[in-house]
Amino acid sequence: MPEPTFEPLAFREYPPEEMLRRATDLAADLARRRTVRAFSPRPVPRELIETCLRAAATAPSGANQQPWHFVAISDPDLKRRVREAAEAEEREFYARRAPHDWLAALAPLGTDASKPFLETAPYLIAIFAQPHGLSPTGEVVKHYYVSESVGIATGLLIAALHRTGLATLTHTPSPMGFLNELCRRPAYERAFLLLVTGYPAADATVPHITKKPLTEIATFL
Ligand code: IYR
Repeated sequence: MPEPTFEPLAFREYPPEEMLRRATDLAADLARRRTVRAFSPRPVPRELIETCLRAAATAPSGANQQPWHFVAISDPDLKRRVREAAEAEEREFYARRAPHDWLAALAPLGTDASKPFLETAPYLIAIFAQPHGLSPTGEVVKHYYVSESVGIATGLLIAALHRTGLATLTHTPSPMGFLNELCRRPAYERAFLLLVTGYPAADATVPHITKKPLTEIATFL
């Protein structure tokens, strides 16, 4: 068992009024984020995606095992194959698999099985969860709190891309097994979601929805 080593914490303390300003600014910026379903083909520099992935990879994870892998797809032919596979699953979902109450919950969003954005957007970021890792000698190393860890990293990635000035769509074709083959990831990894990323189309519209007020989502005891 390796001995833990510790180092001083590089903590930054702000004056109280600056703390409130920082929190307010971030909350206001995140409140402007909208999930977008119409993308522009305008290219996005790879460096922006790499930098946002570095931000995502700072996420806390169970035993710091970082049980995630991100595949950033920009190749047009691969995007087309992702679209074809996702639309095949989505047609099944909308026509057969989805229970009526699920379709009713989706109705206000106006979604359907057609996913042209999977080809239009410059980047599709496929996020994979690793239920286990492999040691340098090829032994299976169990990972802990995998969904929590990958969910947190994905949240940071969405926030980083938004802060960068890019739009995203959290797309969850179901089932997503086809992504392993297309992204050349091992069968034991689990596709978590597909983050469609780019500039919004000039004429993009979004559904009129509201977020729950603080009084409904939080309790102070
Ligand atoms: N995966 C489908 C359906 C879908 C499900 C939920 I929950 C959403 O918030 C949006 C869509 C699709 O992408 O159309």
